[in-house]
Amino acid sequence: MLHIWGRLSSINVRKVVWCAQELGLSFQRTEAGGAFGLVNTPEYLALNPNAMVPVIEYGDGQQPYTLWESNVIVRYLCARHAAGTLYPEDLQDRFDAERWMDWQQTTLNPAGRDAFLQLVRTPEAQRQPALLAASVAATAPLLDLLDRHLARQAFLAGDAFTMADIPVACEVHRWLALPLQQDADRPALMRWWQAIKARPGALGVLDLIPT
Ligand SMILES: N[C@@H](CCC(=O)N[C@@H](CS)C(=O)NCC(=O)O)C(=O)O
Repeated sequence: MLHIWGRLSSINVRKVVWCAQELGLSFQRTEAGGAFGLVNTPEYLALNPNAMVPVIEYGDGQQPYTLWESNVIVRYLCARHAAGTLYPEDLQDRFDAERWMDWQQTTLNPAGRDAFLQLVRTPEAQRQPALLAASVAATAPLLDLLDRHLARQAFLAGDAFTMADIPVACEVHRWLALPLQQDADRPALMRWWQAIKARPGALGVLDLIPT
């Protein structure tokens, strides 16, 4: 049995839920983090000393396997259940996918985070326009880069959907939902996004309005 801890308003939880659905795994999810709290209880801290979501517990018996860090969870689930497809077997193909996952965590997410926090999580009167502007300015060239990349191939790591598409699409999902003028012409990115969004595994995740 797979148990996922975390609230769906977290982008990092959404990655894991979508991944589990994509793999056809049955799972239970317990709300945790944000308004749901729980993450600072001793029981939760024993699962994740960072007091963050998501966490998975996987397996039966007294000592299920526990894992935190969203992209690592996605890698693990794909390696276990989709070796050769979502988790590429060929080493170079696999690390091509790995690269995009790290890029989401280390580059795309830090660039776009302030725009999300300002526009969605900060009351209008307290917003800092400079933070918003800097975040938009940092994200636009990254989306352009994605558009150029996706003009050459159907998915991030080649012709087929892999684990790499999950974290990056969760980020694009959050970005496209922002009340910003999204007027840049990025046809390849949008073609990829529409294909990703239509995947049955993404239902209940990529159709959510990020809050
Ligand atoms: N690098 C971690 C980051 C996890 C993270 O930042 N989680 C946030 C939600 S997106 C969190 O737990 N915040 C505290 C809370 O929700 O109470 C991962 O990818 O899993």
